[in-house]
Amino acid sequence: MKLHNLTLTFLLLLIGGNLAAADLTGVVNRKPAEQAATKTVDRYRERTAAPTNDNGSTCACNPGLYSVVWLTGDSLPPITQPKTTPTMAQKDMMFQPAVLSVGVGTTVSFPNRDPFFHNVFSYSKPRKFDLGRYPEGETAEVVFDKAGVIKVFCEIHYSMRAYIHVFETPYFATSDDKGSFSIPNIRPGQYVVHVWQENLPEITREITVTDQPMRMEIE
Ligand SMILES: [Cu+2]
Repeated sequence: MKLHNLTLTFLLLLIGGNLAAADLTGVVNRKPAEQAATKTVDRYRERTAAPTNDNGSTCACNPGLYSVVWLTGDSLPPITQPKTTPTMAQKDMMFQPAVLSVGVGTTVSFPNRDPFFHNVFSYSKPRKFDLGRYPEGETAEVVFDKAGVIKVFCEIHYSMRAYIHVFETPYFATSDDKGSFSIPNIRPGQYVVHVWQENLPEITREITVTDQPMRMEIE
């Protein structure tokens, strides 16, 4: 077993060249921005129970709880496409997840998992689209081929909103609803960390990544 591991390590070194890489983990401790009161004019709300997500907590509906963290730098490795298509479902009258991050060129699927119609559209510059209205069990896909932030809505339910961040850097992460995030396998070097949160000013911070794991707290 030991020998096998050594052989494997040697092979990986041979193939990968400089394999030194470190993980950046951390937490964003910012309060969500105050939201202007939304006039709910949808006709379906009374039919549904209080919104809960898969782990039973409420407020997956609030994009303001999630941060997006990404790194820019001089020599970034290429973006790798995810093995499975990322999804942004319409469920319990919310987009889930409410904030999604992908690399440029990624296809995102928008399945409707509610027993009534939804619509998905965006007016955002990097990717304008309108998927029309479709019922439970149907999905539609969009390719995001330009970097930027895309705000997503449903024209039937005005309270539904979400964000898709499209990146040219391979180093990005969406936090959980407590602000925790993790960006694995970063090559050593100089980077700028960027932090986005809905309706709050972007934070930037310079960091030097070595081969040691790093942890950041962002206020
Ligand atoms: Cu809807």
